[in-house]
Amino acid sequence: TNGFLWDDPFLLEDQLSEEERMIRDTARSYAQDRLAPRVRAAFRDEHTDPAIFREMGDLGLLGVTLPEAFGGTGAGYVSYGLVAREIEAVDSGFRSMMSVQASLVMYPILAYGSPAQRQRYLPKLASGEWIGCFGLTEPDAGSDPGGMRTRASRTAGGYRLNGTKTWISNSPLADVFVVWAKSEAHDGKIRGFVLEKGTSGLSAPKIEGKLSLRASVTGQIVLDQVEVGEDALLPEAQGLSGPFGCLNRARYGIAWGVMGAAETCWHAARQYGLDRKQFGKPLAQMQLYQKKLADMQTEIALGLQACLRVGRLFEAERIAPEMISLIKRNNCGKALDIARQARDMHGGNGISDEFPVMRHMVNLETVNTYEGAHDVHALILGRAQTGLQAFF
Ligand code: TGC
Ligand code: FAD
Repeated sequence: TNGFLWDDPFLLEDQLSEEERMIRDTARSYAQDRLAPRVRAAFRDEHTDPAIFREMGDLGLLGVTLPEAFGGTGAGYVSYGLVAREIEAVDSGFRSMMSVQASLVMYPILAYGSPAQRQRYLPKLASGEWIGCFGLTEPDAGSDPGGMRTRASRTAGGYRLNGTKTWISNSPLADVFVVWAKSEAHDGKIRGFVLEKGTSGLSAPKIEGKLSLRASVTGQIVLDQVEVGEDALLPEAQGLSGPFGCLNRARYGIAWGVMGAAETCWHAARQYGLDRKQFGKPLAQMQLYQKKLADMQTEIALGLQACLRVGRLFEAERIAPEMISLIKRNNCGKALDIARQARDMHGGNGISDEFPVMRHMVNLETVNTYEGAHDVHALILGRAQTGLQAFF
C-alpha cells in the first residue's frame, strides 16, 4: 500500500496507464520548464507568444486525441485532460490557447469536415504551424448562441458571410477561422464555415484591456461581405449540435484544467503557511489555516476523480453532455473559490505577481464564464432532472 499521500489522496496516479503518465510527464516538463518562466511577463504585458503553438505542436500536445494519420498522437480523452491540467497549472490562458486549437478547431474539421478540408488543415494545426480560432459568440448572443445574427447567403459559387463574432480566443493571431452562421441556403440552419486569414472582408481586431486571461489574446471576428467557395462549408454539421459537439470536448478539458490551476493555488498556500510565521508559529499551524487547506485538498481530490470517471466514459463512448456540464460547472466554481482563499491566505503578498494566486484567481473568473457560464450549466442540469427548461 502507498499509505496516504497528502497531494494525491485517492492515488489518481495508480489509475493511469503507462502511456497516459508519459504524455502527462511531457506536458508537465514543458509547462514547468518552458511556460512557467514566461508567464509573469506574458500576463503583465498582455502578450501572447505565437511560438507557443509551435512548441506545443512539436511535443504532440495539440493533437492528443487526433488520429495519427492527421499528425496527431491518437491517445485518449484522459490523456487530453491530463495535458490540460498540467498547462493550466501554469496559466489558464495557455490552456485556452491549446484547447481552442484542439477541441474547437481541429475537432470540428475532423468530425464535420470533408476529406479535402481534413488534409488541408489538420496536419498544420496539429503541428502548430497554423493557429486556429472558433467563432460562436456574438455581441448580442452569448449564452444563447441560437440568437446569432451572422448570416451566410448564397452566391454563384458558394456563400457570402456577414456578421460580428466577439470574445474570440486566438482570433488576432489566427490563420484558420471556424465560424458559425445561419445559412439562408439551408433554411436558416446554423452551419459551420472554415475561413482563412487574408480573405477579403475578414478581420480580427484585438480586444484590449482584459483584466483576466491576459496571456491569451482575445479578439473579434468581423465578417464584411466575406465571399467563400462551397469548399469552405463544413458538410457534416447542421444546427446547434455542430458547435455543441466541439464544446463538449473543450468543456471536458476545462474541468481537468481548472483543477491544475486550483492545485497550484493550494500548494502555494500550503508552502506559504509553512514558511511564514505570525504570533510565534507558522501560519500552517493555525486551525483556520488548516481547515482551508483541508477544504482545498478535498475539493481537488473529488474534482479530479470525477474528471477521470467522465474521461473513461468518454473513451468508452458512454458520455452524455450533462456529465460534462456537471464537472465543468462544479470544478470551475470550486477552483475559483480555492484561488480566492489562497489569495487571502497569502495576505498582502497575495496581490503581487511574485505569487501565482491572484493571477489564477482573475483567470478563473473567465473560465467560470466561458464555455457555458456557471449558472447556465445549472440550468442544463436542472432541465435534465425536471424535464422543465428554465432558460426563457
Ligand atoms: P437546445 O434546444 O438545448 O439544443 C439545440 C440543439 O443542440 C443540441 N445540443 C447538443 N448537442 C451536443 N452536445 C450538447 N452539449 C448539446 N446541447 C444541445 C440539441 O440536441 C439540439 O439539437 P437539434 O438537432 O434538436 O437541434 O438549445 P438552446 O438554444 O435551448 O440552448 C440552451 C443552452 C443554454 C444549453 C446552450 O445554448 C448553451 O450551452 N449555452 C452556452 C453557450 C456556450 O457555451 N458558448 C461557448 C462559446 S465558445 C467559448 O466560450 C470558447 S472559450 C474557449 C477557451 O478559450 O478555452
Ligand atoms: P451573457 O449570456 O450575457 O450572461 C451574463 C450573465 O447572465 C451570466 O452570469 C449568465 O450566467 C447569466 N445568464 C444568461 N442566461 C441566463 C438564463 N437563461 N438564466 C439565468 N442566468 C442567465 N466565445 C467563442 O465563441 N469563442 C471563443 O474562443 C471564446 N473565447 C472567450 C475568451 C474570453 C476571455 C471570454 C471572456 C469569453 C470567450 N468566449 C468565446 C465567449 C463566452 O463563451 C461567453 O462570454 C459566454 O458564453 C457568456 O456569454 P455572455 O458573455 O454574452 O454573457
